[in-house]
Amino acid sequence: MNLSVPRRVTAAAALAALALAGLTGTSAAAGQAAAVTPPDIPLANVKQHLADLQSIANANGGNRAHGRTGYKASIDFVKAKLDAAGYTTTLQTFTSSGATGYNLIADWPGGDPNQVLMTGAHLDSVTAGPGINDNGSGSAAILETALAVSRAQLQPTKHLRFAWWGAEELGLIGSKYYVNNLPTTERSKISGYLNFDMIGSPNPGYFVYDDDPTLEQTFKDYFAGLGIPTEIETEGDGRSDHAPFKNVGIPVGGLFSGADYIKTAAQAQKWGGTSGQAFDRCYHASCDTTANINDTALDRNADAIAYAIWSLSTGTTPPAGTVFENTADVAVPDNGAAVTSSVDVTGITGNAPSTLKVGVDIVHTYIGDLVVDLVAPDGSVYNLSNRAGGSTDNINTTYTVNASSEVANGTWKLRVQDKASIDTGYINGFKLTFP
Ligand code: DTR
Ligand code: ZN
Ligand code: ZN
Ligand code: CA
Repeated sequence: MNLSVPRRVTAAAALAALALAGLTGTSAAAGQAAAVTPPDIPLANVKQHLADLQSIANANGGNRAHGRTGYKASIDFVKAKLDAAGYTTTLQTFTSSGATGYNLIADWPGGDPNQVLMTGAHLDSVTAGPGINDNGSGSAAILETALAVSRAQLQPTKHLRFAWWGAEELGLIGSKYYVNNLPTTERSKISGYLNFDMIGSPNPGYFVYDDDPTLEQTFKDYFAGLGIPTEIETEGDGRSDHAPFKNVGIPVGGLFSGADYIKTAAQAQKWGGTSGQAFDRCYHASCDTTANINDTALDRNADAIAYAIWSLSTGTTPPAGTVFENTADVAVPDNGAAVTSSVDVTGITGNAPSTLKVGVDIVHTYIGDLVVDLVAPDGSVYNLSNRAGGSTDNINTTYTVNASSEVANGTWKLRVQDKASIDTGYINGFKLTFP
């Protein structure tokens, strides 16, 4: 399916986001804060965090549950990355079911301390398994977004705070402990809490929490820009870590890709996947491993998190970015002819940018066989990978190409040729993002 749609933020949503960021439309106009473009969150990085969490579970009895060694190892893993990235981290301890629990709170230095935008995900799994979708997916996505904030050295209007909760599976214990022990004066500084619990479900839906209207609209606008319909998340009230924040009057929002509920035929029609099957058949089961993730859903939701944090915290809305995507699978013949996936770029004035983001998603069992090129509308070739990577599986990354000598509009192709026998694969997706 060739999705070539512009990503636009509606005026109403832009004003609403400005209002939440403490700026009215007029003052924003007067202020004219520099527009800040949210980054594309590299799926490969998020998946690496999931692989690391899987390794932690494997080394600790197969799970990352509250009170078990796998949970503390997970917290230490996340904390180390944030400390290295310049965050001010705090480990909050509590006791539940006779075991010590841990919340990790990470503050990005700067921003208005009286306007805190908070983002959270529970890091614990059930005892039955490693909890990669539930909730490694949310934990890894917000971790990578926090690292993207650091890479960008973002200086948002609002203060950014991230949290990884303990003992959610026992009844939202960690997040309840945090909110209950937060002085009222501190609670009133939190302008919004964004929650991400299961955002990479293998048979995914695209659900947006229907709590705070501004937060809800921000996420809806993001997916509308991709041409992806969303549904409101109705059965989640009280079922994840946004509940304690909502109960004390803090605006909440978030995303969800589905758990044990069954995908309907109508939902399969709009989202793909399998009707009559659960969104996540491995919910709370031992098979909730790194194989239990839909890459496209995880990628889109991670990018939506970055979009929301940038939009809601910088007092501006990102300039209209444009994504052109083709997610149709294209088989790559083993040691055979080159094949292509194409997108038709329209509506972009002038030449392409020097920082054209080229998202490449190739499933293959030996990427050293592959020559991968970006072919511009005029036939110019930009090599992205040339027989590199040896026996590594899959290419799932975003390249930055200086395409400033190319006219933007026209048909761009991702060209892939497998030039060695035995291993083979297919193009899973091709995406161009114009800033
Ligand atoms: N309770 C969460 C999973 C879950 C189930 N329904 C929703 C709705 C919204 C967010 C999360 C959930 C868990 O098992 O961790
Ligand atoms: Zn769960
Ligand atoms: Zn969960
Ligand atoms: Ca091959």
